[in-house]
Amino acid sequence: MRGLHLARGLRALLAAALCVPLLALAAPKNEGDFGPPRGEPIHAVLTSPPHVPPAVNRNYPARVIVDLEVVEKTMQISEGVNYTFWTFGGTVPGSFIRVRQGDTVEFHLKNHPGSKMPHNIDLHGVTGPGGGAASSFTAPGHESRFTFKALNEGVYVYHCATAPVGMHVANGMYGLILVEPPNGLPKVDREYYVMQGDFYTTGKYREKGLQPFDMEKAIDEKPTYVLFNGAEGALTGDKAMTAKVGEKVRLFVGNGGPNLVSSFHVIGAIFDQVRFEGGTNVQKNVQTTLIPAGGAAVATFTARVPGSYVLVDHSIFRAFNKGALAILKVDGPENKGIYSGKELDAVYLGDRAGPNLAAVTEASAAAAAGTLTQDDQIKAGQALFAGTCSVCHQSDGKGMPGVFPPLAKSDFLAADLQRAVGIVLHGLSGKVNVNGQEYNSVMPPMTQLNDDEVANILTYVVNSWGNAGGKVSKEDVKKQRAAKPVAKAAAE
Ligand code: HEC
Ligand SMILES: [Cu+2]
Repeated sequence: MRGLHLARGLRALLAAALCVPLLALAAPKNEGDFGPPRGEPIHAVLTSPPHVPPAVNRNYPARVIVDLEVVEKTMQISEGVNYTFWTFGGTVPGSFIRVRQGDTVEFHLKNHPGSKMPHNIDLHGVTGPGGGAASSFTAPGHESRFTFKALNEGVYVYHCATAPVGMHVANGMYGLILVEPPNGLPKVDREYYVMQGDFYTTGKYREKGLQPFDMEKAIDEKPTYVLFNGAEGALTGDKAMTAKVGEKVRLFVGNGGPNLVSSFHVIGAIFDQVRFEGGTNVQKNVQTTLIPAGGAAVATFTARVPGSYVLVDHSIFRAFNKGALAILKVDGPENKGIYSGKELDAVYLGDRAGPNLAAVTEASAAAAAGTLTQDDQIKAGQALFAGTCSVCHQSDGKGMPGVFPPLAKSDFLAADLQRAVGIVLHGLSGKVNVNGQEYNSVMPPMTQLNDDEVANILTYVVNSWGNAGGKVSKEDVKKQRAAKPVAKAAAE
């Protein structure tokens, strides 16, 4: 980096002291190369998130053919929750496109015959009205084609711009195109592609089953989900991104919106550099970078100590209550000189740190099929208890003396199970006596849980740690919810 600055400085000096033709000679041949495309046309390598195509590695402008297909498909948006996404290339965000400044891009947009809607594409990296939108309008089963010259380097959002535009974007129709500078980007060890989006379903957060798009919530800008790469869990557990200690990691982070701007942050890391707004200027030593809807940033940092680094939208309810959370897992030797070393998984990851939430899906499928067993409920409840209740009542249910009452062998719980349902829904404050010990504290209402979840958690609780057993049904929860509106309880 410093060498480059020096070289530039020298060149500027030379130009000032000598004459312009000499500058042209001194400049690398491939800088600002906007001549006609050379060589055979090249087919762009497109990748699915979180992968990024390899560097262009070319020192001349070429004709680059991009083949992108729009596919409408139902995929999981959260464990046990399905959503019909509209995609560029079968994924949310769409395929990553990588070209070189000066390239002539021949864009082929196909719309799968199985699609119900027409679609098009507006690339922010295009110079020209609509960014390609008008020339790329494509009916199901058709293909359209347009060509543009990539004049400006940078990382750019592309998205569908077919009416109703907001709905097409909300359904996942966005992605990134990187226009590399003529000499490429500085070398790093890893590159990843992450894109935030807000989603609007008629059901509540994590309400199971196929969830339709909710236009009213979208207009009100009240998302049910805020996600990285189109699904809760798209980048956690087995699917977490990885790196090794000492490696330099470059994140291409986009924000598809449609509505929210992102306060993008990586817990436990400081960005050495951010190309904010996807532009050419670099900001150094950044904690959180703002990424507008329809914008992007390039953030680089070095993984110095091992552990789980959590990517979040630091508008923090979105991370913990709407899904905007991803993980970069760094392996390698500890460095106690930099960090004394205690994992943050339990603090920040909640139920996402556990094995997985598959049991929750199984229980919900069984409930829908009318075959839900107590065992299904217990398994689902166990997964949910971790990260919801265990923070206070502890994973062994023993609570903390004087602060959090026990759920294990609690006489208060055993005395009235329906009351416990109400406590989870509406919270609890004031004096309570549990196993002869008085508590006078506050339990906040667990409003984020739906009826199934409350039923499963409590069924797990009463069948664990020596409790007497029993069963809480979804209907029990429904009754308690109606008995006292949650909003009223929260306001008390
Ligand atoms: C933020 C901490 C916190 C969380 C999270 C929490 N509780 Fe509580 N819980 C408390 C406190 C504190 C009390 C006692 C309140 C008081 O003193 O009035 C309590 C009381 C209870 C009681 C009645 C007393 C007892 O020990 O039998 C039950 C039942 C209960 N919680 C269940 C749950 C369940 C189930 C969850 C998860 C869905 C949960 N709590 C989540 C803090 C919490
Ligand atoms: Cu579309």
